[in-house]
Amino acid sequence: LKPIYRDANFPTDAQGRTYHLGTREGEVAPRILSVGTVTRAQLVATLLQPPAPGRQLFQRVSSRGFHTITGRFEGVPVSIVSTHMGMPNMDFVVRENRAVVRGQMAIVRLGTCGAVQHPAKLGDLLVASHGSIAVRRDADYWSLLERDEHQPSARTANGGGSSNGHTANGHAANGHGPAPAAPDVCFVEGPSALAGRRPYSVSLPVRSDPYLASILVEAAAAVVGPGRVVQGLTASADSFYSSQGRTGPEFDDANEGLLGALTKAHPDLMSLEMETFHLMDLARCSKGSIRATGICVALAERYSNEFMEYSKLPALELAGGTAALRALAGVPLREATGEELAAAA
Ligand code: R1P
Repeated sequence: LKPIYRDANFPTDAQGRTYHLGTREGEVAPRILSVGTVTRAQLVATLLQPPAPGRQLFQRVSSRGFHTITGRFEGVPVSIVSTHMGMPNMDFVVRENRAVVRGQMAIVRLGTCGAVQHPAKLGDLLVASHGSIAVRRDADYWSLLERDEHQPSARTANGGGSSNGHTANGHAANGHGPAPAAPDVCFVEGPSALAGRRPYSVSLPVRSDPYLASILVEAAAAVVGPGRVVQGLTASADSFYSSQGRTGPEFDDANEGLLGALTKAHPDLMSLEMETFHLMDLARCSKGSIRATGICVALAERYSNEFMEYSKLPALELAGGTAALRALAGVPLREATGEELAAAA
């Protein structure tokens, strides 16, 4: 039977199920572990007990492939949700879960990431207690570059000195020439159409919930040892490739100096991934109704170009999952206010 949705502003079906996650009130706990993959959700769910004695874990797979598993961890109701990848998917997970849970919520993201500098190294658990920045590719940079190429007079008249915005900055016209030292060298000086534009925008940091992060660090250290836990800032990028500074010949990404510039601007930057910023941003805008932080397994080292042996990942997902569930179970949450209950009725 095809569901019938009502309310184009926030679609739910006749049973109150959300449009993309397909869950409704009563199926999701206020404490949520958001993981990137279905296999990680199922693996970490082996740590859960059923919601009530004699019952199975609650499981729902939506038509869009979001998996929700609800049970108990150390007696406390928790849900694990597979979030897939990227900030738009995190948006569905946070907003649609917020819509079916009453009272304050806590959300921890357990992901994988690339370690960008020491002391973060392969296999470490990196806790984003310093918050997150976002790194986004700004397509207008290339649009303005095209516009400049069609208006050469604008540049020469203004002393731009080059027929191409890239070459003006030592970045070859084909996009694969000498690497600039930092994104600033991709910044085109002068009053051409590109003036003031950079190929990547880097946001201000958004903070993590300090208490949730502190109990997560403690729990992670208890599981893997303090020497394997690093605290710092994470960067969530809108691409696995361009805005994470991965280079290749197929595209003009103007990103050769990006990693260097990020670590220079943020000495506490430890990881690159794709979702934490949006989780923390929505928590910040949730009018105090969501507490959030993130932890990730360093699966790659960008500074050494090493990638972890994949067979080692499940044990680390279980270690990170144990720590995250312990923090979720331990964080105090306030009950729904009368106003919230009335709004939900
Ligand atoms: C990219 O390969 C994906 O892996 C990382 C990134 O954030 C992105 O989602 O996290 P997950 O392993 O949680 O998906």
